[in-house]
Amino acid sequence: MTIPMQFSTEVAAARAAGTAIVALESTIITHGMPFPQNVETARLVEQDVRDNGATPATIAVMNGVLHVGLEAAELDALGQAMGVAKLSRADMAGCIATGGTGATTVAATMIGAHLAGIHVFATGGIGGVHKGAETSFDISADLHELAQTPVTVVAAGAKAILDLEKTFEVLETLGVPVIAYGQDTLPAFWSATSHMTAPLRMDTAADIAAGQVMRTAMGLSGGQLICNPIPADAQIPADVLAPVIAQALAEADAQAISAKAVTPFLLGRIFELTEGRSLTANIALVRNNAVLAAKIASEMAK
Ligand code: PSU
Ligand code: MN
Repeated sequence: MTIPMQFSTEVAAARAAGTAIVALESTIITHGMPFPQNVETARLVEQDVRDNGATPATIAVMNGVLHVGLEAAELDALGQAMGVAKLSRADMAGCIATGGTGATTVAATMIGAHLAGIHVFATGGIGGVHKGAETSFDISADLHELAQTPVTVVAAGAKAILDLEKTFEVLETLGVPVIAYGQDTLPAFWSATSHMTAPLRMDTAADIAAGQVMRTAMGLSGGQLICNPIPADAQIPADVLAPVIAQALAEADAQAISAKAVTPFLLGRIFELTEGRSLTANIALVRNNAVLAAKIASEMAK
């Protein structure tokens, strides 16, 4: 049984040449940002990857085909499509098998990247343990994926809507290396730093690449989570965000938002409550992650 997989023109060329490729996710386009900023950001992020010596491969399922790299028109269409599924490990295969269309989360993008032989992936922030998980049990499948699929994920930490302490505890339990880039503390998505000391720190793309290669050589499953701080001039201080996050969480609770809808609801409300400031920061951090991911992928391709 073969998997219906379609490479974009530029990804096919990079594969043939053996040059660096960086995977990018599509849920951030369909569920994480409003139109038209979602498509504009996706284009900018792809160009950031190219400007830093690698080829972007935005991953999505379209009409039952696993796309690794989207042509410009496909990206435009996905960014405006309504009712696109949000795919994770549980539902990706079914979507492909039944000819469906869906955007890939961090977990599903890691699966797609691995199938395509891509080892590095840039996103905004991973999913994790939600606040109140002790009763809701809402823990993102992204965490288990990091434990089993050998792809290095560059993110600005876990999204600050989450219970960050619990998220990093789970990652430690699962044996996922959590590596802060260039600083001793963990970043907190919209904020460059936090009170949490990072379990590991690396300062160069070459070290990060070597870490993933060694993991695989040792037969250790899984990837690495690189926590890359948002550029200082783009961040929103944690004390400014705290009441906004609290309000969004209270509203989600009052409206009984659950399962896959939680993260998109919270991001959408925080966008409204900060009058777009959260989106500006989100765009800056994703672009920053794309730059680092391109450098890591270039080191791995050497
Ligand atoms: N990063 C962002 N915005 C997003 C996401 C990540 O800056 O919207 C998406 C990713 O696809 C991630 C998902 O996998 O949110 C997590 O969703 P959940 O909490 O339902 O697992
Ligand atoms: Mn969830």
